[in-house]
Amino acid sequence: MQLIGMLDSPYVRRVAVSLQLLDLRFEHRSISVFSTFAQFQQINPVVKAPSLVCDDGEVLMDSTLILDYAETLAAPRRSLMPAGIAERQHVLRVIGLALAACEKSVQIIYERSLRPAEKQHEPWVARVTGQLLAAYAALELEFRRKPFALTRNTINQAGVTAAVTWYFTQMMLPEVVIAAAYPTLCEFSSQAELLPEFRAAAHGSGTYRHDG
Ligand SMILES: N[C@@H](CCC(=O)N[C@@H](CS)C(=O)NCC(=O)O)C(=O)O
Repeated sequence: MQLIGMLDSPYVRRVAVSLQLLDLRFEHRSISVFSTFAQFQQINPVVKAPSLVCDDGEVLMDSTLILDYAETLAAPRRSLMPAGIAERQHVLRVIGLALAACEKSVQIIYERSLRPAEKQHEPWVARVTGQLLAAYAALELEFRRKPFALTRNTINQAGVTAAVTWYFTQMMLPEVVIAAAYPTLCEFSSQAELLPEFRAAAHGSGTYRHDG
């Protein structure tokens, strides 16, 4: 299968890291939804990153749906989602917060980079910034209250998504989300970025390659 999209997208990166942790082989094509729109369109006319081209050619999109498919492929050998209801509920809450932080970060970046300065709408940016900070405040509390495991064999989807999202926001909007206010997330992210699966799919324009 092929993962389409650039690793500067947190949605693409959470899939690239997760596929490795699930021991699923994939080819990564670092194609941009902006600079190579037409090429992306040939693969998925909707031009959403990530897209996943399955082995039979069917194209999936949306990171959470792709991860649902990947979990099914990896079962029962590996999973990043706990089966027990209490643990799963908590993991789903944390993933939800991280995805909200991701979405609000992307909205601010698009507002800044895609709209001409005179068309940017400050009340909208203020609203989204408030939502972004609320999501990170709640995430920081959750990580303090109940730390997540952080090895290749114990990290779960909440850990992957929160770590990828935090790193992305810090790369793109460090002046909006001040790292010092979120020490637990900072520490978790710096440890996660040391894992081989995070290093092999580093944030940026590079391409993940399976070695071996
Ligand atoms: N909910 C989607 C969000 C994906 C998303 O918005 N990806 C961005 C790249 S970071 C994208 O495709 N942008 C192009 C567009 O929406 O036109 C997911 O989880 O995959």
